[in-house]
Amino acid sequence: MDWGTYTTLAVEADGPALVVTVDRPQAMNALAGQVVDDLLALTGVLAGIGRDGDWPVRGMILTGAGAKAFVAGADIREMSAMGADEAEAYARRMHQVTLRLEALPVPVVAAVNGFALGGGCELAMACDFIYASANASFGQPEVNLGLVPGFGGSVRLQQRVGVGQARELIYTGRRVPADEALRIGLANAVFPDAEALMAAAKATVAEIATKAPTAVANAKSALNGIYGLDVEAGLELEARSFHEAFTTEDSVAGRAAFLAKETPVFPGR
Ligand code: CO8
Repeated sequence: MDWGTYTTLAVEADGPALVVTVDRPQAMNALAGQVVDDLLALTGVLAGIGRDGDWPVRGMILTGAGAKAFVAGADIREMSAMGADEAEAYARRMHQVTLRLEALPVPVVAAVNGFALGGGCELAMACDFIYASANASFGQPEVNLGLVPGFGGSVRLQQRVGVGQARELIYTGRRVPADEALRIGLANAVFPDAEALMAAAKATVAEIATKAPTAVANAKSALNGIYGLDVEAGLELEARSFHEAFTTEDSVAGRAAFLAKETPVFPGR
């Protein structure tokens, strides 16, 4: 698959993982308009993964270039030259990026290797789950700028850490270190340094790559779709998702391999 070339993103397949690095270390990888455009273009390309049973990668790892930051938010310099309508349009474009990440047919792991602030924290929360290095820190510091979260934080922080923690973090703009992010459920795991972080993210994608591709894609889609529904509506969506899984060649192969006591080979359809 041709991943395309981007001004602000480095994109490289490493075994079953596609490693995407936001690459503006001089500005702490802040989300300038060009980064948003690049993420929109890339996620458009990645939406084709799995088509016709072709799975060139089985997961994406999103990280930031350099030793200090994952992403330090929207680009404050660029944003400061905008009027409110332009800023809103910018935020809405970034909403599209987050929705597209959630719609990808493969899991996305945020490998947070430093500051994940404002739009950076929001980008990480649009990933399926977050791994952090010990020097990572998270926060929604928009109140320091007289602003509020604009890239989905008002929605996804409450989902990730619950209403009380989300409110405290958004009202104070406080920065949360990696160990506290782990405690409140924002990060799934913390690793001593960036190297260990990337190794762990790749190992998890490799583990996922041994599973049925259509089942993982189906589970991701169902989990996203079910979030926020009431129990009855959620169970209804789960039933439809289960039905769909049952019709796949992957499921036929998986069940047959179990009964034959063999390791399944999944066709990816
Ligand atoms: N935007 C632009 N440039 C940035 C940003 C940013 N978000 N963050 C850092 N930089 C730049 C600095 O200006 C500096 O540039 P220069 O060397 O040219 O002066 C360089 O990166 C290094 O930064 P520091 O010298 O400040 O490095 P420190 O290690 O001292 O501090 C911090 C690092 C803590 C990350 C600090 O830079 C900081 O607080 N950054 C801002 C974090 C922040 O407030 N983020 C939230 C932004 S608002 C947001 O994301 C809302 C999203 C929705 C709005 C959408 C509507 C448009």
